[in-house]
Amino acid sequence: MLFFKKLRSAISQFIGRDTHKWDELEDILIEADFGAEFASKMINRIKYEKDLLTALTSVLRNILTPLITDISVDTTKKPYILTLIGVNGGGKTTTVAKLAFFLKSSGFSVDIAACDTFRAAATEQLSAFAERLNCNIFKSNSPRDPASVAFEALQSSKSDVLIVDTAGRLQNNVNLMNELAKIYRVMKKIDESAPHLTILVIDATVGQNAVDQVREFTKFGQVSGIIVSKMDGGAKGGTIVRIADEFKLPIFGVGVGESVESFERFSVNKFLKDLME
Ligand SMILES: Nc1nc2c(ncn2[C@@H]2O[C@H](COP(=O)(O)OP(=O)(O)OP(=O)(O)O)[C@@H](O)[C@H]2O)c(=O)[nH]1
Ligand SMILES: [Mg+2]
Repeated sequence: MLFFKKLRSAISQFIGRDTHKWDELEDILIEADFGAEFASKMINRIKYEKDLLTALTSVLRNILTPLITDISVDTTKKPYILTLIGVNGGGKTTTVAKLAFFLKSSGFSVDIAACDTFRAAATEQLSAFAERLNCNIFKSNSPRDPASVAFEALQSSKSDVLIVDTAGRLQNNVNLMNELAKIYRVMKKIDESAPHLTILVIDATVGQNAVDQVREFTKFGQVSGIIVSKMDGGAKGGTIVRIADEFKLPIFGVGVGESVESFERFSVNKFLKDLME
């Protein structure tokens, strides 16, 4: 991540520590998507430390580390239901496939429910993944109420895990958020505890808007944690730390490419490595 190099060079020039330089550092943090408020909070936290770079790294590490969480499938709940939500194009469908691959590789049987019923292309995209991964897919061949696909999938799935894809929705679109609530109500008719995990997929490259997305989706009230997609795509990184600091949501993993294999645990060390190099 490029911003770290910039950050490192800015910090190494910090000899005089005059006010002007603090402003400069604040600007660099803001540019790296940390946001003004968080940048100034961080500077206040490291200001009086002797080794700024170590202090900053340690602040970031302490924010991120407690949130790194593995997806643990509860096999007493069969299927264990994961629902992926998020804005358009964030990486939900690809992440469904990545999780299916990941969980299958861990020995679980996985079914998929295609609850993005608006676009035929969405179901096709997921069907192609399901075929490659050899997973059962529940879908509808005509545009239909996504809640009915969810209902059928829950009724019929015999696998350990059911991963539910949903349509992209802007966090401020009330109708679409109501539709999501309906999918949840319908699932709960079959299993009161469903869905067992609701994962918000956040595109690492969108900057400040990602913070707003998390704020609005958490108002929906069901978010168990996040997966950060497109970490390979030139993300500046600050957004992730901000989201972690503000919402303290578990981070279930990251997407590092378009292939089904490119899901991994969030590595705080890797994230911070460039800073320390
Ligand atoms: N480089 C990279 N591209 C990704 C990653 N995850 C998803 N993409 C790409 O981002 C684009 C959108 O991904 P989708 O999975 O279709 O996103 P979505 O949230 O399902 O989109 P909608 O269904 O339209 O809301 C596709 O071209 C994906 O291949 C990732 O981790 N890295
Ligand atoms: Mg999709």
